[in-house]
Amino acid sequence: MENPYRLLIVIITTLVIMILVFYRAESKRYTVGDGEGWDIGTNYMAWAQPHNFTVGDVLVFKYVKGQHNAYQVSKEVYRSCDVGNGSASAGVLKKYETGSDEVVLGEARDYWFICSFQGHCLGGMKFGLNVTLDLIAPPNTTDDGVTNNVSNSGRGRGRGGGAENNNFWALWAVLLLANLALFFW
Ligand SMILES: [Cu+2]
Repeated sequence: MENPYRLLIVIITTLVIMILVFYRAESKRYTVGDGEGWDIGTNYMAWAQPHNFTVGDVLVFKYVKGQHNAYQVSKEVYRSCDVGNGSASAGVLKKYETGSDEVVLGEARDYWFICSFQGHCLGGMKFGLNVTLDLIAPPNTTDDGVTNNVSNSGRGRGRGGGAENNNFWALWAVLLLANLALFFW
């Protein structure tokens, strides 16, 4: 083999570009229940079901402070609606109570949320969702009531909202061409 470093260069290039794509992927911001907010009378499992939640996305719980809350709980508590003494050992992982709670879905796993007010969880204020680590699907493909501007001030690097998909595909085209070029080098 005339260039023993060629494979190494291909691998490193691929990894670097994949990391760039990962960090450029926009996180999305979902208002739980969309216009209905977080309240009794909405089917939140049905709300969550069509969305593809990925790591870094943000859930926003909107409700009147003092009338509801948002507890991140174990699957057992989600099922039983019983928060026990409200401790972590009872399955209550995090408590949000401000009325405009932002929950970052930071890990690729299942999350479960309920309202702990008497009867509210049993009345339907409960849902679960699965968060995936998604490097392959283009960002911002959902269009049903999802706002996409969460990180424009953070790591968005000043890009306009409409150009995100184009940037994404351009990056993958560059990755593909770079690897083809290196392969035939
Ligand atoms: Cu409630």
